[in-house]
Amino acid sequence: MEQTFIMIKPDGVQRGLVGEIIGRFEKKGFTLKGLKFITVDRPFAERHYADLSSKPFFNGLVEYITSGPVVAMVWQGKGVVTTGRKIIGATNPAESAPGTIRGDYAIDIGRNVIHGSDAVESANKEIALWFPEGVAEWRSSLHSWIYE
Ligand code: RTP
Repeated sequence: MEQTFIMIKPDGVQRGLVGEIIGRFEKKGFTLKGLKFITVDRPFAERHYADLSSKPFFNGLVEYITSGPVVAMVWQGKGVVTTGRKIIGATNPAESAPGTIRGDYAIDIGRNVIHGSDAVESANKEIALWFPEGVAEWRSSLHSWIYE
């Protein structure tokens, strides 16, 4: 079953949005497979955002992500990468639809509350980076009430 990497960024943690965000993924029907509360250092953040290293905002992005604890999670379910991005909303909150996490809770692109993998391949890479120990092996007993 497909998995994605979701991270509540330091602003989301400091603003008390952890429960709200987890609740949205839970209520959709996705399964939580891994969760950790962690403050990452610069080299780790640079690895996570390696694809963006040439961007002018890279340094500010790394400072932002290392500025406090984040909630790193693995969520599982059919289509969870694409649907997770829909739940999160467009990167720039000025363009995120109301009803999405960023549309409801963010204003600036550099304080957009949450990260979600943009493809299955990057999800697998990010899960391996953040959860090298692996994730929980459990299957929700709700399965037959969510999938036909
Ligand atoms: P994320 O990786 O955080 O889920 O965001 P994303 O795929 O929607 O966007 P991406 O282009 O990968 O950018 C990663 C994060 O960098 C910050 N950003 N700042 N100042 C800017 O122009 C700018 N552009 C991007 C955002 O925090 C974005 O989520």
